[in-house]
Amino acid sequence: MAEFHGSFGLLQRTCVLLVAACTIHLSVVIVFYLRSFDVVARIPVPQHELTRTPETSARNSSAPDTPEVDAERNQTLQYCPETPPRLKGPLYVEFSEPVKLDKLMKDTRLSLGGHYRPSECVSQQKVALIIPFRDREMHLKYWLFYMHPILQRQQLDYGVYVIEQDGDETFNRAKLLNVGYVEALKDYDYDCFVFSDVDLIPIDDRNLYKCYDQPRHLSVAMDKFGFKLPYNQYFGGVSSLSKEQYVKINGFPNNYWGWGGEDDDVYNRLSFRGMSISRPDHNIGKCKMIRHMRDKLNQPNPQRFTRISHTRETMEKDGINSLSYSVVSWEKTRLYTKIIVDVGKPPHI
Ligand code: BGN
Repeated sequence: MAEFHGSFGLLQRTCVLLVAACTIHLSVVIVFYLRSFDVVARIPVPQHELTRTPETSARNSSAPDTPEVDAERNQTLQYCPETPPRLKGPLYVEFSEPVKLDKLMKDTRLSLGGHYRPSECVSQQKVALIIPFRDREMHLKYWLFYMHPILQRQQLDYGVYVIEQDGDETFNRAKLLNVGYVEALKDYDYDCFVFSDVDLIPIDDRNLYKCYDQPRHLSVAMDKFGFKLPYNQYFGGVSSLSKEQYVKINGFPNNYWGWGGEDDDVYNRLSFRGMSISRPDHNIGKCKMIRHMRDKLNQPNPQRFTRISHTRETMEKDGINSLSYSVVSWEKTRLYTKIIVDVGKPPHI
């Protein structure tokens, strides 16, 4: 009997030891399993793996990376330098031959909507490029062909938004720019906005398409004006404003229908809010315009002279706070986001 008790005790102890060993083993396996997830989450995701391949997509189906991935990336990478290292300086830009976009379309560093950010560093600014548009497909092709490589060399975290005016009412450039500002912000957390005409290309990539302490005029020496500034207050063509600067002037005016004056109104707004214009050096600020006939639906606005003389009174109630429009369509293509909008019509019609 004592012998039986002895061997039963031994069996019991062996079983307890076995169960304990199994529990320890299982715990170790679980810990390692969980840690393996943690490690995967910590590996920075290469840029090409974040890019998407479909040709087009409806709104927001290719939302930018999650904040977690962004935070991890920002921890592992340094900020990009003030002066991007791969700039070329003066560039060859020519509009006599048609251009092909095949190479750009295959650029896996670009994600849907023409969004890019450098893989080697974290950009200092998130820049939305806003292009007011109607019926200028060929110009847009040149713009994309020349601008994507330039913006990439400038190491910007950028997205391209083409804001097309629907219908055949008189063109309203400044209102389209306001729409671009609002719509781009729905898409990504931009802090800088570059407003560019579709027919203007810089011919020196040291002209950085980003924001500065003061609002910036970028197209300072256009071939059309003999590579000179047409007048000191000129703010047309290509300009950049930070979110803060843009909000400070209540955005752009909505009531300039047809050609001219809206850029002068913006200039007035900036100076009434105590800001001055910064500009690149004359040589660096050179750019070329694609020649074209004046659009039938963008004839000179006869009201522009009166309007620009009243900016001080009108800027408070006319701008981003009074903007109304409706989106007709919103589509992300490989090289840009295209937003077709109904901006209404001039009040007197
Ligand atoms: C100015 C236009 C600008 C235009 C430049 C360059 C006006 C307002 C009345 C004086 N301003 O004359 O809108 O960008 O020419 O073309 O017409």
